[in-house]
Amino acid sequence: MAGRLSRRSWLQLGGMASLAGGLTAAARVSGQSPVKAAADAVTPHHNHAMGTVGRVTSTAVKPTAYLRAWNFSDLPEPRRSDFYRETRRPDGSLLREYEIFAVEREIEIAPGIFFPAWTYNGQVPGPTIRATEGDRVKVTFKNGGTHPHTIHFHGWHQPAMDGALPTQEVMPGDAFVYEFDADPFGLHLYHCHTVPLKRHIHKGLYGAFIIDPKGGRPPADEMVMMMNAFDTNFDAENEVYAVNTIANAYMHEPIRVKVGQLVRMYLVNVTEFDLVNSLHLHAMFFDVFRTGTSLTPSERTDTLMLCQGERAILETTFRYPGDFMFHAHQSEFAELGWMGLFRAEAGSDT
Ligand SMILES: [Cu+2]
Repeated sequence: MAGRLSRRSWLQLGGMASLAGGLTAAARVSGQSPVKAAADAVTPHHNHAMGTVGRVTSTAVKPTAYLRAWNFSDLPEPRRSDFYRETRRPDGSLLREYEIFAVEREIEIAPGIFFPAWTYNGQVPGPTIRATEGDRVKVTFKNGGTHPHTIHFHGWHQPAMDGALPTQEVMPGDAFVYEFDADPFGLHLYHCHTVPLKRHIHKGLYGAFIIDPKGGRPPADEMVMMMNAFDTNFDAENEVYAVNTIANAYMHEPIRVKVGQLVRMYLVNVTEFDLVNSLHLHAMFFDVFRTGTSLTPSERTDTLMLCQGERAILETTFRYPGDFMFHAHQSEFAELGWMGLFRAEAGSDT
């Protein structure tokens, strides 16, 4: 008990909405003495505020930029070409070349709560990789960390490109080139596959891997949502939950969408230590394309549950302007940071 706070007692203290505030919460999860007077002052139903107190000030993780960035589109040229290059091939498809590196970096996942992450290219999640089926994907991976790492891509490829066997570990300072055809179209992911796997993944080594069908999908406002969580005191339970790393990021900065425009969410679950995660969208329904491998939706719902590693493409259109809540339907996850808002605004043509 001394200095260690379980997830349950964390919740009883009022979670991250506690009046003690973010910095005190940081002290608790790092095992330092909590500010007892402040903690004692917080009782269940002390107030009905949800979410974090204060704002993340570090710019290491940018949830709003991450949403709609792929193939390093968030970087200005010529910096982008340091990490991503595309070359047209005789058959019309593209050779897409990526530079991905592992690096250790402290990231702020909630106000005042810093997590010692292992990252791809300094960010959590790693950069979204996006190709069209039939393209050639070539990823040069350099391990700049202090542990062995790999990149294990989901999708069809030769076993030598799988990045999963002990002999395929890339040692600190070493590099490896992963090369394969983009197949099949859908929503996949990539992650480190070095053991202990849950530790390597949970530390932040994962990213989305989108393969578009040759004919594309209907035009839409597209965004990537990675359901992730963080075990800040290394007790094999998560203390902070999020979509795209920062607790409640989209409560503070709602995701702007247009009424009447198709919205497409690429939803991936990489949460460790919990069997499932979920997304619930308020006041609306969405079409579900499981793993994105079909162009025909399999269901229409307002709540979707995904096991770890599962993903789905969700499509919907906002009918009304206003703020729409979305969050994990596990209330505990929602109260520990996995909650956000869409802000739908009437477009010029609606
Ligand atoms: Cu690793």
